[in-house]
Amino acid sequence: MFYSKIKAVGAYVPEYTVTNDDLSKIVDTNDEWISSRSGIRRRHFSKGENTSDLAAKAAEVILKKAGVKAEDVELIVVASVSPDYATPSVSCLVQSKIGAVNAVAFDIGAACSGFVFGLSTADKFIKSGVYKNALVIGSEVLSKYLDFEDRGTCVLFGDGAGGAFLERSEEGGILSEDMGSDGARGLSLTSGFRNVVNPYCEGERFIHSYIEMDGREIFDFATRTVPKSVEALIEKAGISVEDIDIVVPHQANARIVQIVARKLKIPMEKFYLNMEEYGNTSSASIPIALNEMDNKGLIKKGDTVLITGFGAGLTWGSMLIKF
Ligand code: 4VN
Repeated sequence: MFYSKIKAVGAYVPEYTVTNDDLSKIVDTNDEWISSRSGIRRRHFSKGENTSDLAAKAAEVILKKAGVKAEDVELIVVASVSPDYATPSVSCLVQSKIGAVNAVAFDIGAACSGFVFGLSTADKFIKSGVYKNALVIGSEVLSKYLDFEDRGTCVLFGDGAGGAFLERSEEGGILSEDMGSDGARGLSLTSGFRNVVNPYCEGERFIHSYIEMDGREIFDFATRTVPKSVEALIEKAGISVEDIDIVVPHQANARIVQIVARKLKIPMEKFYLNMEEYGNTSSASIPIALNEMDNKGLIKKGDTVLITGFGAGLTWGSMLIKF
């Protein structure tokens, strides 16, 4: 029986930052409203780099930190809800950009849970002996899906990419996971809808590109579901909350994290938050946070880290990782 272990984490975010004050010049909002309700103060927006460009740059950082050559990568999984194209996949574009000529590459669509779902998928390939390693990346250019006339959503999201290199190991690594989906509630957070129009099915073209969110619904979902998922995970792993050294939640909203922390009776000091700087970058938010912590020396070898993603689908996924 094999396990998978994270050998390196890395990230890349576009350089250009937009503050809440900057946004208040183009949409009816203000810094006080945004920061008090979400914890977000700035976000990075792409000035032209697309999702695969961010992902490829993150991949190069990850491989450099891991000391691994691109041609030795066996699997590339990219999680994204803002791909350059419907096809080819972001992962195939990344494969080409970094020269990972021997890798199998495919994408996963699980929104803000995408990085956790991607790690879980790669873990199964490694555990079963199919592949020895995998590059798992979350990458988003959400700015191209933002309606800058909707003050309820455009202030919340940002662009960026991050990921991890997983390798077969004698010991875990990825210790346990809890994932779930509730498609029945999926329409409370949507983007990129296109109806069917063709020569045999005529009608009006109806495209809903932009992110549309029932904020109250998603807020309630997150504060109810995440604590349950973490409790289920802890139970499966046979540990107690005190054994968790660090919690890295999806960086959607600081108030949600505070409610989750209170429900789980885990002190806020154990939670790492950086939505202040990046906003909500969906699938990229957890690996960007992991990379930042790694660069600051905040994750030590042997630490037990809990990551938890939750969002569109609706989907959620929590995972315990020993570094
Ligand atoms: C997970 C979550 C969110 C999210 C939901 C609601 C929300 C973020 C609504 C109330 C509003 C402040 C902002 Cl929990 C989004 C995603 C998508 O990635 C995933 N903010 N808010 C207010 O009026 O206080």
